[in-house]
Amino acid sequence: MNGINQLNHESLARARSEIFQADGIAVLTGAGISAESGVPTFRGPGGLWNNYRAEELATPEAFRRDPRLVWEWYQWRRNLMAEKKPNPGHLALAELEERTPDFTLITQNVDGLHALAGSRNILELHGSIWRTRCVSCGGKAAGREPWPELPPRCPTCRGLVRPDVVWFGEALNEALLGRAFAAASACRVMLVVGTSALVQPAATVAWLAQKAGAVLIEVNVEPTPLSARAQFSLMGPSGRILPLLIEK
Ligand code: BJW
Ligand code: ZN
Repeated sequence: MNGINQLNHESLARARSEIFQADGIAVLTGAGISAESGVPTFRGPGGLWNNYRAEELATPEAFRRDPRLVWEWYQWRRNLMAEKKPNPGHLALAELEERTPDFTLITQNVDGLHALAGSRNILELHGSIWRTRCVSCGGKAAGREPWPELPPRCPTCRGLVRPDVVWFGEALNEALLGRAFAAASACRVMLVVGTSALVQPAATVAWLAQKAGAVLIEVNVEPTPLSARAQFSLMGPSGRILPLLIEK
């Protein structure tokens, strides 16, 4: 694991000054920002969810085949996430939003920890694990209570209820994605935190910003496909780097 010792302090200072000067900031976060809250990531070391990989259970096919198994996985994750608190990385982003005129937080995470930290302009590209959607009537519901029986049924039409998240092969919400692309194209600084940047179309947000002239700053404990092209690639845990990065 990379520690703060390997962080290049000159890069940190220059990245900090870019952030300090920017009126428009877009941030893309992934599972890594919640790692220090105790939420496992999807890929890499410790990236196993109850012995399943996201690619095996986060698909419409898996849900059609065995809705109960998929729901057991989600229920297990909901229980695990319910006890977790935002960490200094989430809190630093909420603080940065307070002083940045145009700030958009684009997250791939479904855990809701950014909102708990106080962030407001959040685009949850992959949905929320705290919401459900009826497969038959489309009815949505939010709640944190576990169900006595799985899979849950729709109170209105008795249809099958699923987590309101985006699985592989499913389209992202078009309006949300549009707003994410627009924020990326218009920002001065694009901050990418704790994502392997492998999953599309979310990863495109970062490339789009850079193409449109934004300064790309990455925070991760490991190199990613973005690292070589980012103006700043700050290696270290986001719960330590982000508070340093937003210091005035
Ligand atoms: C730390 C840290 C610390 C650790 N500090 N850092 C183009 C090319 C190739 C493939 C495709 C393509 N376009 C589409 C695809 C297919 C597919 C895809 O991208 N596949 C790739 C895997 C190759 N994409 C899709 O299917 C998407 N849909 C789509 O494209 O639809 C097209 C369509 C259009 C019109 C009609 C119909 C269809 C949908 C993707 C949905 C992804 N869903 C999931 C599950 C969400 C629900 C749930 O949570 O259960 O989203 S999968 C999973 O991956 C989850 C995550 O949001 C997502 C990204 O993962 P993330 O956040 O990057 O986590 P990790 O674990 O990968 O990385 C963690 C990082 O943190 C690492 O880098 C660590 O180093 C770092 N880290 N500790 C800082 N302390
Ligand atoms: Zn229904």
